[in-house]
Amino acid sequence: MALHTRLTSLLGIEHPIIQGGMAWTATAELAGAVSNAGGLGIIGAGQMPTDLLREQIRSAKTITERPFGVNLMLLTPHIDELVQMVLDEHVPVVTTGAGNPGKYIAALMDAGIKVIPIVPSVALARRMESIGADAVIGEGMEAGGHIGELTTMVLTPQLVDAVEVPVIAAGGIADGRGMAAAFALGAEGVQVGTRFMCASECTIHPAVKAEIIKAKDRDTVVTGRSTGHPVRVLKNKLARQIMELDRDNRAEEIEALGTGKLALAMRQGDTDMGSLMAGQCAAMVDSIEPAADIIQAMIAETEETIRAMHERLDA
Ligand code: TUI
Repeated sequence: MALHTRLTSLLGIEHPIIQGGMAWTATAELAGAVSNAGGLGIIGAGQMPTDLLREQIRSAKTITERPFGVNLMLLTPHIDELVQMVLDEHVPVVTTGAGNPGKYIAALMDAGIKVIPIVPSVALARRMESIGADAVIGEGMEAGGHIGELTTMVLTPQLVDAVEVPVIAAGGIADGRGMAAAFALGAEGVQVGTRFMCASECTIHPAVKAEIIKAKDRDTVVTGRSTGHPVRVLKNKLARQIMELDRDNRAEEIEALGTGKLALAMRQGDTDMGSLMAGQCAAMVDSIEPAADIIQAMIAETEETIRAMHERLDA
């Protein structure tokens, strides 16, 4: 079983696994390792200054000769400048998150860049396809960080029915069982974030990796609903403070309290007052291992799951 899909052909990759473009987490080291292992590595731009993202892109080009991408977080104030730089650097693939990338798609496509928006809804997926998106990533609310309202289980098949372009399932996928399930729903690839946070090549603080490995089924919570930008995180002191403010709809205070807290967790390792953005599948991550081993294990387990499923249904 090759697990080749329209997505692997579109991107020129071996395995239909895209690494999530996590801000302050998905650096060139991780992206390069994932791409070298046959997946699509992604540098998470987040709110990075333009010069730093350019350095990251150039660094990824020294680590891998294979395709990689950049995730553009559309809420960032200097997004226009980031887009221009990505155009200048000829990055092979761009994924977008946290907004509608409509006004950038034509320029990116004209530069020969493959554009894959992350969408939380059928309506946005349709709009993205109509203006030329090459594929869409449907992200369910099991995911970490900024999330939509729908689960991966119900979003994925609806996207598959609604658009012709390949659909990539994201949110809650950390092993081959999740990947096989995504294929059953009609997806042609998966995006994996949380498990790659525990890749050896991921440069986040070891204390955050330890929190992910420790996490159990109900250890994430969605904070900041009152701000209009709900964010899934591992529960900690910061999350409890934000939940308290959320109850009284004190959105401005949440924005102020949240500022700089993702870097505080991922770079400094402050697991009490840092923002521990991670998906529900943190509970399913139990070791630190090289990105290549994660990919190999997921592919082998996907094949095994599909075989075992046939057996179980033919008892
Ligand atoms: O973007 C993500 N995950 C993120 S971004 C991020 S940084 C951040 N920090 C605090 C508050 C907000 C952001 C941390 N994690 N995932 C992809 C994603 N995109 N999830 C949901 C969406 C999305 C939401 C609305 C995409 C498009 C959208 O469109 C609304 C519209 O304008 O139509």
